[in-house]
Parts: sequence; structure tokens; C-alpha cells
Amino acid sequence: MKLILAIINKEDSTFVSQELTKAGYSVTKLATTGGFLMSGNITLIIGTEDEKVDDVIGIIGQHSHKRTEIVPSTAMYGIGVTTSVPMEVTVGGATVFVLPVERFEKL
Ligand code: 2BA
Repeated sequence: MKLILAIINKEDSTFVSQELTKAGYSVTKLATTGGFLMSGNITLIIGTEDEKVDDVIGIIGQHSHKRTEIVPSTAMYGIGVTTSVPMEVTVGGATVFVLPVERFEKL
């Protein structure tokens, strides 16, 4: 068995979790915050059999879209002179971790 952690954009999360549920997977949604942009994203937790991992990743990938965000970034020109230069950052579609599960119980 494997545990899949998928960090996805908030705007994609409802559709991705609906599609996973429709396909028969159990999903838990956590509201999380990206350390770089400091904006909200969603982390999905999915426990599933080893042979279904690729199917789950396929569904997540199909419905997670890449987005461009503009973030302020500070540039320094000489001592004490700084200016804020907007920087373009590409976010997503999805960041996925697959972990082994040692034991799984429903009590
Ligand atoms: P954030 O940390 O808010 O990062 C948003 C986007 O900013 C990233 O998109 C990446 O394009 C850029 N970025 C992140 N750290 C950067 C840095 N130190 N310098 C320059 N650009 C940087 P994604 O890579 O698609 O990541 C989306 C979200 O997935 C991240 O939000 C974070 O919450 C999570 N994530 C991505 N990689 C991770 C990792 N290795 N471990 C844990 N969480 C991760």
C-alpha cells in the first residue's frame, strides 16, 4: 500500500477530489500554505494499493493546471537602495509524493 500526498492549487481541488471519489478512491483534503508564495493550496491524502498509484497520479495530473503568478521580489541597487521588481512564478499543476505504508487499519 502507498500514501499519496498531492499539493494542488485551491481552484483545482474540488474537481480533482470529485474525480478521485468518482473513480472509487478515498480522499482527505487539508488546507495548506505554500512556503514561497505564502498563499493557500490544498494537500490531498490518498491511501491506495500499489498498482493503483499510477491511476491516481493520472487523474490528479489530468485536472491540475499550471498557472503563472506575479509575486513582488526585492532587488538591491547599491548600499541602502532597494526596489520591488515583480517576478513571474509558474505554479503547479501538482506536486506529488508517494510514500510506503507500513500498516493500515480502520478500527
Ligand atoms: P509555494 O512554496 O508557495 O511555491 C509556489 C511556486 O513558487 C512553486 O511552484 C515554484 O514555482 C516557486 N518556488 C517555490 N520555492 C521557490 C524558491 N525557493 N525559489 C524560486 N521559486 C520558488 P510549485 O513547484 O508548483 O509548488 C507549488 C506548491 O507545492 C508550493 O507552494 C509548496 O506548497 C508545494 N511544494 C512544491 N515542492 C515542494 C517540496 N519539494 N516539498 C514540499 N512542498 C512542496
